[in-house]
Order: sequence, then C-alpha cells, then structure tokens
Amino acid sequence: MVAERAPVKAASKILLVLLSLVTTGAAHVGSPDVYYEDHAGPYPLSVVVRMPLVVPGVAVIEVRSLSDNLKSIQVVPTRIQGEGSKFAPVPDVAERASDDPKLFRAHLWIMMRGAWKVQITADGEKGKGELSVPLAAAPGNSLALQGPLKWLLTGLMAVLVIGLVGIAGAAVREGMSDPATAPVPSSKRRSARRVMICTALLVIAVLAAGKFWWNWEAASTAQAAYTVPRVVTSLSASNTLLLRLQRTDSGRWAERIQLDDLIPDHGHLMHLFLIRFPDMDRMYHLHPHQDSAGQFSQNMPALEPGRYKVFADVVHATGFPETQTAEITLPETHEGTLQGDDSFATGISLLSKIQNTNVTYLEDGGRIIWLDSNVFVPPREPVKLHFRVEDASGKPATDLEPYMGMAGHLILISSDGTVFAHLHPNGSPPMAAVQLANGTGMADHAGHNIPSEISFPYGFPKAGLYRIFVQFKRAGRIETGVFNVSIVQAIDN
Ligand SMILES: [Cu+2]
Repeated sequence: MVAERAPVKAASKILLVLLSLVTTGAAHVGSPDVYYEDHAGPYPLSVVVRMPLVVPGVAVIEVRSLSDNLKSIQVVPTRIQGEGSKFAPVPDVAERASDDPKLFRAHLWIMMRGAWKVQITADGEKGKGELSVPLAAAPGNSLALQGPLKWLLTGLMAVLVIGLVGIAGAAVREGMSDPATAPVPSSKRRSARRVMICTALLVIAVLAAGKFWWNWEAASTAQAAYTVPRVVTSLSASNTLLLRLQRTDSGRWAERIQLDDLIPDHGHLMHLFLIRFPDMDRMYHLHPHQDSAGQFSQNMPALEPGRYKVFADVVHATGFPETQTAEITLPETHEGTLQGDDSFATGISLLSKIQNTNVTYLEDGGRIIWLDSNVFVPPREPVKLHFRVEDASGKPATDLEPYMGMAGHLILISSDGTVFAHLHPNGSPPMAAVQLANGTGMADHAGHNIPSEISFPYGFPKAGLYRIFVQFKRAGRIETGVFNVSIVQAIDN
C-alpha cells in the first residue's frame, strides 16, 4: 500500500485543482478580476486584482504607480463591513517587480466567500496615502474533469491496482523461495491466488471509500459555490416588467446574501440592462422601482420586439455586488416613454457583415470616437478603453454633464452572453462598493466640467467578440456609443 499512496495523493491534488476551475464571477458576469484606478493620498495608482479560482485561495494584487515618487506599497485584505473590517491583519509589503520599478506585486489569502476589500498603503516622498479596492470573492461552478485526462488518470490507477495485486501474489508465491528452486509448489500457488483475491477486494474497498469521500467533498464545495442567480422576469398586461431577485445559498459565506439590504449605486437600487440577442442592436438601460424586498417593477418604454437578455445590477449593504440574469421575449409596444435616467440605444447588428467602425454618429451631428479601438489586447491584459466626444463641428464637446453622478458608464457583453461588465472611469468595481470600502460618499461631479475624453480601465476576461455600449450625458441628453471589439488570444512563440 505504501507504494500506492504517493501517486494517489499526487493524482488527487491534480483532480482538486482541475475540478475547481471557475466559470463565473459575482460582480458582473464571467469577469471576476478587478481593474481600478484612483489616488492613494497624493499617489495615482492603477490596481489589478486577480481573484482566486477557489476560496480559500490566493488573490494576486498588482499595483502600478502612475507617478515617480513612490517608495513602497503595503496591502492587506479585510472585510468591507462588520466586525471583520475593524481587525485588519498585519499588512504585507508588496514586492517591486525586478523588470519594472513602477509595478508592485503581492499575494493575499482570501479565506471566505463574500465582500472583501484590499487596503493599499502607499508610501513615498509625499508621505503616506491610502486606498481601498472592493473585491467580490465568489468563485463559481466547478468544471468536470476533462475527457483525456480522466482516461489517463483512470488508466494509471488501473496499472497501480494490477501492479499491487501482482506484487502481493508474487510475494507469497516466490518471496521465501530459494532463487535456484523451481518450479514453485502448487500449495504456494494456491495461497498466492487467495492473497491476490483478498488484495483486490481490499483495494476495491479503499477505492470505493475514496470515491465516497470525493463525492462528499465535491457536493459540499458545490453547495458553497456561486452561480449567477436567475432573476425571474415577466411582462404584465399593462406593459410593466416585473422582476423577482433570487437569493443565493450563502450559508457558509462570510455574510449571508439578503434581498432586503440593497443599497443605491449611483442613485438607483437596480440598474437593469435589456439587450436584444444575438444581434445586440437594441439596448435599454432602465432603473426599476423596488416594490418590496427583492421585487422590482419597471414601466416599460415603447419596445422593439425580440428576445432580450436581462442583466440586473444590484449592490448589497455588505458591499457585495450581484448581476442577476434572465432571458425574456418582449412584444412590440408603442406606449410608454423613457423616464429620468433611463436610456435606449441602437446599433447595427453584431452579426451584420457591415464593419462596425470606431465612430458613432449622434443625432445632433456630434460623434463618439473610440480612440484606441485598433490596439491589440490579449485577454486579461489591463487596458484603458479611451473615448472622445465631439460636437457637430468636430471640436471636443464642451457640454458633457455627469450621468448619474459619473462622467460615463460603459457596458460590455460578449457575443455569447457569458461575459457582462458595467464599468466607470475608475474601473470595474461598482461605485457603491467603492464608497463603502473607502468610507466616502458619492463623488459629486455636479458643476464640474467633464472632459471630452474619458477612459475606462478594464481587462477582457477571455478571447471573443464583444459589444461595447458607452454612455455619456450632453446638455441633458443621454448619448450612447456602440462599438465592437475582437479579443484574440496571444500566440506564444
Ligand atoms: Cu454605471
């Protein structure tokens, strides 16, 4: 048995790693990593957090200094809210990358599912500065073991079992024989056969016990895993869209997910996006009313008929953000208008052969231009999606206003609908979670001049075709730029 143990241990380690690969993330959909830009006191920083594939697991924090006067970076993970947020462990010193003096890297353990923040302390010529970046630790479904590897491991196990039975038999049959004696007496052959049968039965029993243990572990892991909840949607006769949020089973999380604890994120409890699939040629950005805990309703504007994917963004009081999803077929209606912050956008079909350009023409003759639409970006590489708004005369627009308190909002969806993200000029975490993590209020852009060039830090989670809707407000009108981007896996030489 001793000989068997080491390879079995190694194999079960491989199994554990493979079975725990993630397919979903919490905030947004299919986009678990965090991209964020802000100031820690006097120091502008760009932060990327690679979330662990399993929890407990290690998050990789990459902090890039956007100035020259930074000496050191310390990082520590804590809860966003509650008792846990008051007792931060001793911070880790991030290591400066040997090939890039402005890049600092640290590895942090995330011990439980739920809302976390990484507290960053920057130190340099201008003293110390702090910044907290919210994280949603909620690894999703496990993947099944892939075919070829499964057969390889099964084959190796069979070899081990046959080998073990053979060794046991040979030990009884020939172990005590003189090397020169032959043939082996038949009494020894008989007892060798008996020992081989017993060994085989014993090994089968051990394997069965192992399988039982494995299934039990897998079931309990699956129970704590996060699957993107499906919001239940229906359209009433009066053209009202009814939405019922689902509660995730969060019994083993750092805090339970409730439905009666939603907090406003840039002024609304829910940001609802309806995107006509698969063309993505129509997009509604709406703000349903909360009727009771988890129950929302939205008076629909005049509708273009079709099959829509539904993405409902909410943030819990714990700082944990969720995007709940659904699909609904909506009929054509002519009644109803857009209210308040609601908006509607059209674009050419994602499936159209006509090339979508890097310019969206606006009704008043102005344009939204995606400035870096042709840069090559491999998956998970930090990028800044950079746009310029121009007026009818081609000059930088001077009439930009905050749209729900922000300079701009960007929504991106992969062509298969498995990735959905809602970004702002400082990155991917929801503003409500950023405010909770930093103990600050909503940044007030009122009266501020919003520049005509606005960028959004992000990293596309995987290769594929994406559609981008980027929204700005100009002189009271909400304008949407519609763009496509193909993310291609880099080929290593
Ligand atoms: Cu937004």
